[in-house]
Amino acid sequence: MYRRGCKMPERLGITVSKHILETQRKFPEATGDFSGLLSELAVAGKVVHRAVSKAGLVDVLGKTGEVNIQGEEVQKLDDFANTIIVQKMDHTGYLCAMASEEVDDIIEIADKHPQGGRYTLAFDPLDGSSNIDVNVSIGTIFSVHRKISKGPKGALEDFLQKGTEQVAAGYIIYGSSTMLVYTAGHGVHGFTFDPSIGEFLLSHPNIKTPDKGSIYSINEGHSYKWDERVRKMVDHFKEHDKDNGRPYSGRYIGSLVADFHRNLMKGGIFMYPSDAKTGEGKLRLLYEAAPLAMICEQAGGSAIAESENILDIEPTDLHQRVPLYIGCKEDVETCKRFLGE
Ligand code: AFP
Repeated sequence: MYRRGCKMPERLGITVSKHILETQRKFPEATGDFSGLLSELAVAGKVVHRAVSKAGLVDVLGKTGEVNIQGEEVQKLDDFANTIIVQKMDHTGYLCAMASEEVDDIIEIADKHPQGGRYTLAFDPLDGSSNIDVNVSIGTIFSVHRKISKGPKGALEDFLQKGTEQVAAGYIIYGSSTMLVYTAGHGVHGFTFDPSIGEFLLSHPNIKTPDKGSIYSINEGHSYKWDERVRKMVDHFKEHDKDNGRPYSGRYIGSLVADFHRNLMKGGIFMYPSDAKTGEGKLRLLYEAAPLAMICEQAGGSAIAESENILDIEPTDLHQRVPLYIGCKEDVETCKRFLGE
């Protein structure tokens, strides 16, 4: 379980594996499993990076023609990223089960690897995949929990744990450079991939997001689906009020990992409201909202669904969707105020 507010000193340029090991040494009770898990995940990220960086060259663009559990068309690269992560992670011995945004049920660890581990991995293999064809940043988001079920294998209940029970969360963003950003509850650390040596190197130790931002991110094309509270809230961020740093600049990529990363670094608020008619959000609690909320909190920000903190939501379904307001603390407070009206 992660504790809010702990910090560690950092050395620029060390590899992600070394960073993970050095952090592990500060916890004498650690077995090394967790460090091993994160290091393997970084390797999977490198393989996905290689495929994404060649996306324009090889025949991986376009759609498979299938439709996933979310009712969306599956892109070939999503499929590939999903397969790579599953294949890379299922024989490590660290995991008892996995869950992917692209797969209906939990993914059991193959029988040929019966030693089943103590952790679960939930992931969105390639978030923002509708942007693949147009060279926009996309990413892999992940979340790690401890196994709580009693049986030898992982079970659904291992995934239906609150975000506060995450032991780690992170993302790999495939952008103008590829970066791995993760937290294990002791601050947020960013590593930039150096393709010449094939390593993620610490470039952004102890990332902190400003208390108040200057960017608002929302798909305004959906404004016909908003309720009055959301309309007023967005108007507030756009209002001219120089003394209070408004209007904010509008920035929306449509790739959550990229919108989140920019706002984390520069300061801002990302909003994906629920549909006024159905009351449903679009983004997935386990693969998107909860991991990013842990990172955001560790960086000094916060995240809510509406009245509830994202990390306090008890999941009821593997593919549960939630509204999401995530970013700088003061801006999330502003959202809370408008949503509470
Ligand atoms: P895709 O993975 O299908 O591109 O969806 C991306 C996403 O889940 C998230 O990354 C974006 O923030 C959000 O959807 C964009 O949704 P809208 O297109 O409705 O704005």
